[in-house]
Amino acid sequence: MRIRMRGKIVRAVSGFYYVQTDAGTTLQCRARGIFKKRGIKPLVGDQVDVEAQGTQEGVIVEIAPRVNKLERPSIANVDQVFVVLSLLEPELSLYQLDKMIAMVEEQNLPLLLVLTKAELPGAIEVFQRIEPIYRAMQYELIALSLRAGIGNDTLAARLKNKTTVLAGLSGVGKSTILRFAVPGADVAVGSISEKGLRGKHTTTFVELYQTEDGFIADSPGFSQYSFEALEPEQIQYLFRDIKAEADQCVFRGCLHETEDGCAVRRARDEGRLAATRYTSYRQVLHEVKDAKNRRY
Ligand SMILES: Nc1nc2c(ncn2[C@@H]2O[C@H](COP(=O)(O)OP(=O)(O)O)[C@@H](O)[C@H]2O)c(=O)[nH]1
Ligand SMILES: [Mg+2]
Ligand SMILES: [Zn+2]
Repeated sequence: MRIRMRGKIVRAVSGFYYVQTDAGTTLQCRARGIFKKRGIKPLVGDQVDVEAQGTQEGVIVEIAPRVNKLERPSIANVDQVFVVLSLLEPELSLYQLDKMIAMVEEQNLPLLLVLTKAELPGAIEVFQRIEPIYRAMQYELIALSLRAGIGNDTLAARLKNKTTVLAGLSGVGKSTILRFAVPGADVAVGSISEKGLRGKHTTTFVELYQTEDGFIADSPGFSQYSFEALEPEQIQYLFRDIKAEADQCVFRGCLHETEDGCAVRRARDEGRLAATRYTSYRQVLHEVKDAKNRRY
C-alpha cells in the first residue's frame, strides 16, 4: 500500500534522497523519473510529497516551488546564513569576514554574524572594536562562547523556526554550534577530517539536521565560493557601505579605486567609510578581476 506524505529532503547520496516526513520518520527515496525528464534535480531542503512504500522507503512524487536556493552547497529554502568566525584562535580576519558577508549578499539571504571564542582573553575587545562598523550597516552580530555560556540565549532565539546554514572556515566552531542546536547530532568537534577529506565530497555534501523547530546545516564548501559569475562592476553592490557611497560617485563605471574625486575614496579619507571595509572591497575586486583575466 502506498501512503502519500509530506516531508523535507535532509540528505542526498548518489541518487537517494532521505526525506524527513511530517510524521517524524525518515524515508530513503528515489525521485520519480519525470523530474529527470524535466531537468529537475531534487535538492536538500526541498519540500516534497512522497509515496511511502513500507516504513523505510518511498518515491518523491512532487517538489514544492523553492523559495530560494543557495549555491555551493546546493540547498533549497534557506531562511538565513550564520557567518561564523572566531574572534581569536585563529585571529579574526576582517577580509574573510567581509568576503563572506559579500557572498551571502550575493545570494540575497539574511545573515547573522556569529563571532566565537568570546571567552578568550582579549576577544571581547576585538568584538567591541568592530561592532559599530557592522551595526552601522544594519548587520546583527553576536559574541558567542558556548564553552563559557556567552550568547547562548541569543543564538537559540535566532535559530527558532528557521532553516539556518552555517558558513565559515574550519576551526571556528561551526560543529560546536550544530551540536548545541541539535543535541546528540553525530558531528565531530575539532575534527581535522574536514581538511583531510578536502575535495569534491566535502564541498558538495550537505546534511540538514532537525532542531527543535527548524533545521540547520553545516556548509564546508561555502568558503570556497568565488564570485566567478560576477563582473567587477557588481562587487560594489555586495558591500552595503560601499554601495551607499558609490551612489554619490559622479564617475560612470567607477570601480572606486584610483579616480580623484571618487565619492567612495572621499568617504574613506574622511572616515565615513571604514578603511578595513574599503580594503576588503579592493581585495575582492582584484580577485574577481584576476579570475576574469584568466578566463580570456
Ligand atoms: N575557546 C573556545 N574554543 C571553542 C569554542 N567553540 C569551539 N571551540 C573549539 O574550536 C575547535 C573547532 O571547533 P569546531 O566546532 O570543530 O569548529 P568547525 O571546524 O568550524 O566545525 C574545537 O577545538 C572546539 O572545541 C569557544 O567558544 N571557545
Ligand atoms: Mg566542523
Ligand atoms: Zn568612484
